[in-house]
Amino acid sequence: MSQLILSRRALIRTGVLGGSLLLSGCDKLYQQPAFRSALESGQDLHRVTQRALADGALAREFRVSDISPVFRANGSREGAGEDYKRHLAQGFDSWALRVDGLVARPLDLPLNALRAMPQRSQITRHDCVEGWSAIGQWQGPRLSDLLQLAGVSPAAKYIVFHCADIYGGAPYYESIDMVDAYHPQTILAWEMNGRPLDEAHGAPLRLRVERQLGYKHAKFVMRIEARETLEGVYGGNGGYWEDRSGYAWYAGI
Ligand SMILES: Nc1nc2c(c(=O)[nH]1)N[C@H]1C(S)=C(S)[C@@H](COP(=O)(O)O)O[C@H]1N2
Ligand SMILES: [Mo]
Repeated sequence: MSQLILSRRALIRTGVLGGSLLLSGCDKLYQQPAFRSALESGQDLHRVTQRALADGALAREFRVSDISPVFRANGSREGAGEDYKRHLAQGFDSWALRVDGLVARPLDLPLNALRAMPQRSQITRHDCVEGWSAIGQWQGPRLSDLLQLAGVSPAAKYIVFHCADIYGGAPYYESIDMVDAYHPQTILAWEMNGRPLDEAHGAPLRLRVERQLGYKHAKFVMRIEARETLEGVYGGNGGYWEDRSGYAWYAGI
């Protein structure tokens, strides 16, 4: 499977398949709302083409015996602010995830509600742009289920994740488009390797967006916001590192 994807990517790079996909009008893909919204959001052709081909492709999943004995914590290892510290001390008993923006029903979802939703568990490899990887097991509800619950608007083109930590003096945040938001392996994990997330790995909730690099996997997620544009959100480039270091907004692996 991954070989197939690699060879497809190689083809895209040469422009062969990228061109024919669009010229031949790939009807099935085009009918998919996620693909259409990706196109309509005016993103560059290369990314959209790559996304269309990868759409539906799953990141590789591993076995329990593959789980790394040590999974390094990177970036922020703690949440910031009195509210966060209080919730941490209380085991996030009265904490709730905020879901708002372009939704019909803004929600405040306590951890219990997130745990009571249908769960997905996956053992995947995390790849950090700094050059390390680790395999871990993640569990939580699908982002798509949360968005459905909130009644996300068809006008929404991005999902923004607001985090509780401050890194280098600024709040961390990230964003993804609807293709990744609806992907079956995109979950909000409250459990890691069979235990509730610890603080260093982003308690109480973090994003897993398995087909992208580590920095997209927002930890300490407090609020999920559906938006039509990333303009006006912090630096406007869709993520903490995207604003600072020019990291790619779409960090496909
Ligand atoms: N809120 C927040 N999320 C974050 C970061 C961060 O500093 N703050 N670092 C990112 C980076 S670069 C990586 S590699 C992973 C690290 O996740 P881990 O600490 O569980 O290894 O989290 C990502 N998500
Ligand atoms: Mo990273």
